[in-house]
Amino acid sequence: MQEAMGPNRRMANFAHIGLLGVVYFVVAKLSLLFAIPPGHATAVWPPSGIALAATLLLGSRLWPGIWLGAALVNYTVNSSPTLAVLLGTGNALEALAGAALIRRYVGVPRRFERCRDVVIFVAVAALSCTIAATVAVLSLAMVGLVSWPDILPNWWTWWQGDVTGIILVTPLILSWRLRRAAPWSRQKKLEAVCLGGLLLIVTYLVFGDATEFLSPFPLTFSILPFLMWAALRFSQRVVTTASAGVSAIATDFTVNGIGPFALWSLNESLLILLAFISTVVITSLVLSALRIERGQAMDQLQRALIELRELATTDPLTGLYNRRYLWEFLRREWIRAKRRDNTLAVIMIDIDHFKRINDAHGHEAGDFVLTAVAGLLRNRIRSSDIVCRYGGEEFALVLPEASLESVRLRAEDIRVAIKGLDLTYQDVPLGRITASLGIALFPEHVGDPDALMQAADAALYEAKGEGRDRTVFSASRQLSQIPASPGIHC
Ligand code: GH3
Ligand code: MG
Ligand code: MG
Repeated sequence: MQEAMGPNRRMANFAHIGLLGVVYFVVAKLSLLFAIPPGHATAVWPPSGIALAATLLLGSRLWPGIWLGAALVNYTVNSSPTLAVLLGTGNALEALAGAALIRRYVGVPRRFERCRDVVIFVAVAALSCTIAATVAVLSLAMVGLVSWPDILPNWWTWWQGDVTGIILVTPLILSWRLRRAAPWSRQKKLEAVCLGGLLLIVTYLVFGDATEFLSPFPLTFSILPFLMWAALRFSQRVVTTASAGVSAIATDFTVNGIGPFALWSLNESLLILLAFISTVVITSLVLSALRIERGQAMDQLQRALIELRELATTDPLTGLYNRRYLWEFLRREWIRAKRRDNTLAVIMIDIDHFKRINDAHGHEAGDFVLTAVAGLLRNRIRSSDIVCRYGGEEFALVLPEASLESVRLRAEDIRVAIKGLDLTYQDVPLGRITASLGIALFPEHVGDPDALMQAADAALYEAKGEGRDRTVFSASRQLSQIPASPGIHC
């Protein structure tokens, strides 16, 4: 159901309609300067592009503005109210149909980000312009302004003028409605000035008076490298502006009988001009869309790589690092510790009788305990340490630059904290859990990462053998360095 419009919105709507009507009228009057005798159709009809862009940006409710502007301008040309009304209707219908098709098949494009958007846009332009051309030529024929045998060439001229107007002007307006991503650096501004200057010179050389000297060499292809430059180095705004500039200059010279396209009859010239403008605009837009697509693909790839790396190094249940990362980190830290003459400690932690939790309360409750212990460990490490889920209900901490005494204190703190966990899963108390811990230290106990892990593992199993819920240092340590403490076994 359509929402009722408030008085302010209604005023704004009228203002938009009025403004669109005025803009359409003024641009149409200027476009008629390019009219082909006897003045019924023009080489390029930019008002069609304005009408479509306005309908896309501001909504279909603006159609009276298009209708009004088109009817008025036609009235000033033909001074027949009926004909003016008919031609205005054709132009309004063309914009409404074009906007509806683009909304349906492309979305509301503020820019043409995909190559397929560009192709669909061109197809929609070609299709929707048949409406205005058909309405116009039939109306002109009915009032006798166009003789029936001349219908086809007139239809063609009208259609191609509207298509060119849309292909040229709609992307230009849509791209200028976009906010500029970032201000240009001085170098970028200089590059833009170079591009603009060179493109102007080349376009004048190709289409302007100089063609006499260059004849018989058709040099129109030399425009393309500059458009590629614009598309690959600048935003779509620059691309649409560059192609609109080139097309405007080409049209001006061709309609005035100058340049490489002015060699045939007017209709043939217009056909070549349409082909040229379409090639210029479509090539630039497609290249620009390719660049945007490539940028988006690179971003996606980057994100996927980060995710993949995270997946490859993270345990999915607890979010802790996994065993693979532990080894990577341990080897790296071991090299660093060796080089700087530092210590490196490993604490292995295994939950006691974990199987009983699974058996008594189910696997999910077991997972819940693992996650709770992981959270506890995560809160007890320094930024230089890492905690990993080594596998099953085993965790490992790697602590660079840790003294024997500090490792002992931290291991004990962990053991006591795990014992203090009072976990309830789905309103069922899980009972007290305990853990056994094994510690090994480089270089006190062993000399390399593999031996360090093995030593910590051996210490852990010693703790299990001695009755669990205790911390054991690797057997190869120097006994005199360990102060006695309850829960610590040497
Ligand atoms: P101990 O005191 O000797 O360590 O006994 P325990 O029962 O903890 O050790 P055991 O190795 O016999 O059992 C470990 C159990 O952990 C077996 C396995 O089913 C369970 N387990 C391993 N991975 C997971 C997991 O991801 N989730 C759950 N819920 N259980 C797991
Ligand atoms: Mg266990
Ligand atoms: Mg185990």
